[in-house]
Amino acid sequence: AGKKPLVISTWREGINANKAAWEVLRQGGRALDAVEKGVMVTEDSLNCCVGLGANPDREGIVTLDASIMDENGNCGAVAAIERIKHPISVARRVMEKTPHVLLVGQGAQQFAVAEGFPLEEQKLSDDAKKAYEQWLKKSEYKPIINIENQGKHSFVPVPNRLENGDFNHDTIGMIALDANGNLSGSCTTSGMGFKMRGRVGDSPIIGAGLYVDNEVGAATSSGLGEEVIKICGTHLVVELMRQGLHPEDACKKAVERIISKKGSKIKEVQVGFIAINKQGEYGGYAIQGGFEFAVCHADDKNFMVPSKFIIK
Ligand code: SD4
Repeated sequence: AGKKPLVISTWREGINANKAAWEVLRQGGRALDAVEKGVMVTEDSLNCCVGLGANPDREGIVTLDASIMDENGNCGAVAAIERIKHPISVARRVMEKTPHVLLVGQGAQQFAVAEGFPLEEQKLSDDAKKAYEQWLKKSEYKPIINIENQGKHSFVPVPNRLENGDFNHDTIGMIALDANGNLSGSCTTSGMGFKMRGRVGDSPIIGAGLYVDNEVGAATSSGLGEEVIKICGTHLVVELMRQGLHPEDACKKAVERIISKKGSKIKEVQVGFIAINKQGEYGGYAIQGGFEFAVCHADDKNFMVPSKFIIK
């Protein structure tokens, strides 16, 4: 049976983010407020992989992408924004205060500043600086597969960095169903570490990294954004739920779509989708092992779920 209210989010950092979202949901608040408040926790945490503490692009500059979507089909996003701590809140302002959906780069920053968001220092966190210096030695651009728990499905908390100092994932996507039965979603990221300057992933692209249809359900993604964009991933997941698929099966089908397009090169790629439907059922699926998501539907029920995956 489905749960309501319900919030789910990608990766282990999702537990803390869910807590903040749950505070909104348990009081009967709006899913939109829940998914904004939730991922702001992750944007704030310097020890994580999202927000200004995250890994920079090849030129050593942190650029952030975020999107948000509400129960009325309104959406807003920012891409490649710099020196702004809470891109998710800027995305929400784009949605609520402009006639546009997506602002990028300098224009996004200018809008944020005009809206009163502080311009933070241009500076790498200590961890990111170390990781960047390490990366510069070889300057290889090779997106690493997101691995959490090394593919083992344990529930023991693990550090969210790899041994070489790389972050193992850089995104949080969150989707929620509130007490009134309304759906919303958010997604925020530093993108792939050491990406080309100007590179934008799936997270700020509506229908790729995030999609919400209040009649049906909501979905978000993590992993190699290019592959998600190519199949309009989260839009696909929502459309599959519209046809009656359970969220988990819808995520699985979308993953299979990527695999069938990618052929033998799939071994290098990780993508995970998570989804909820209007009935409060949820699920996730990934290409490879190691993906997991956090589910919260009661004060004492906020837990990790290891995602099923295709490639063993
Ligand atoms: C991107 N999907 O920019 C994001 C990266 C990610 O865990 O999810 N990392 O392609």
